[in-house]
Amino acid sequence: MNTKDKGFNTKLIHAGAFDDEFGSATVPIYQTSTFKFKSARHGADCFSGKSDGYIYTRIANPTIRAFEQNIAALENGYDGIATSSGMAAITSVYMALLGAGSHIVSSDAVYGPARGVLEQDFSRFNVEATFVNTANTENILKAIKPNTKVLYVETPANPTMEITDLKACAKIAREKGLLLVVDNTFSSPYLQKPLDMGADVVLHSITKFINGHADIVGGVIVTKDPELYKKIRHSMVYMGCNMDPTQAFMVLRGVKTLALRIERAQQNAQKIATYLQNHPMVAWIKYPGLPSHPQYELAKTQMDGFGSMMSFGLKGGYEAGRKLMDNVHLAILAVSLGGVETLIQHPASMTHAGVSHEHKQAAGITDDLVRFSVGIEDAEDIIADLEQAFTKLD
Ligand code: LCS
Repeated sequence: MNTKDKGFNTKLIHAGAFDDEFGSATVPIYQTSTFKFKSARHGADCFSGKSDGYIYTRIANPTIRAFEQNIAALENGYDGIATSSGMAAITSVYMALLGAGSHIVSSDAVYGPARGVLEQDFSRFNVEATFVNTANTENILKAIKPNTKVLYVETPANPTMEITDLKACAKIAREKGLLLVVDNTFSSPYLQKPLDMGADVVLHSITKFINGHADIVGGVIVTKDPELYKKIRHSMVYMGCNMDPTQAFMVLRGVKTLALRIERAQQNAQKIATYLQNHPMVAWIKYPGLPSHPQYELAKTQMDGFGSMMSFGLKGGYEAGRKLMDNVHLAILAVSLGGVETLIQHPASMTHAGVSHEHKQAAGITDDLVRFSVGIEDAEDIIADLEQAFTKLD
């Protein structure tokens, strides 16, 4: 169905879906590694591009294509590239856009391995990286060098919740001849559409909000431009980090409720953030929906809602945070985020353990920082769970 002129909720349900010979109402799982050619000529034409038939699942597969076209419609992009994980999406983009002697400027608060793979792996191929707090665009301008090719931004950032001005970044990228890549995992296209604000590439860990049910790992990339699309797709196919048809089926099912889940989770998050802000044991809290957030005004204009991620610190520091995490019962002590269930974790010792202490301090990933991913349970139950855990801290 052509959903080009349809609303976001209609796209969630129908974009990318296609009719098959059985009249299937949902896109089936095409669990096959390879596809029959009608003839040797047809096979040759598929390879040369004269025919657009399917060849081999690492290259393309109908279930995966349905998801790729669904997410491209949601992000207002040209087309999507689905990957085995969010990290596979990130490394495919790095691989396609960076080369020996090139330089990338990245947000300093990014998912730990997104930084680690540049520092520990791409550095071996003479790719340079500079990490700055992109919430202050002056820092970006200072970091750009003659060999800078990519500006990579995560907003809101994991786990500091810092917000970067995407329109300002797009302007810098245009003026300096860079490609702007945005990790939109924390917002999803329901709350933020980076391509509409001038980004060249948007990517996701679909493990999080897009799939939303904490049952698969996956990633996706969407570009605005067909040439850039070809380049990144080539890297993904050659590195072999494609999504699997069953993963694609799962995420096609999960994404249908994206708007409903996010609406519900962010209503809960606003209540929980207000509760935490007023709690005597809480030293600080960063949630984009609280006026105390340093980029609250920017969040209001750049995002269509404040999401369900927050970070906070307790007056008792790490020890108090550790006790809180050990004493919650409803919230699950686990990494990952963006699912229907509430999760709590400690980035300094968990998701960002691979980032050096010095770099964590510089990026604001302090030892006392506790990250909370609010689910769609009843807000009152989540607050009651936190309250009983707080009583154990005395
Ligand atoms: N981008 C962001 C913003 C992320 O939070 C993550 C994973 C990734 C990319 C990588 O995606 P994956 O390969 O795991 O699908 N973030 C995680 C986190 O905060 N806890 O566990 C994983």
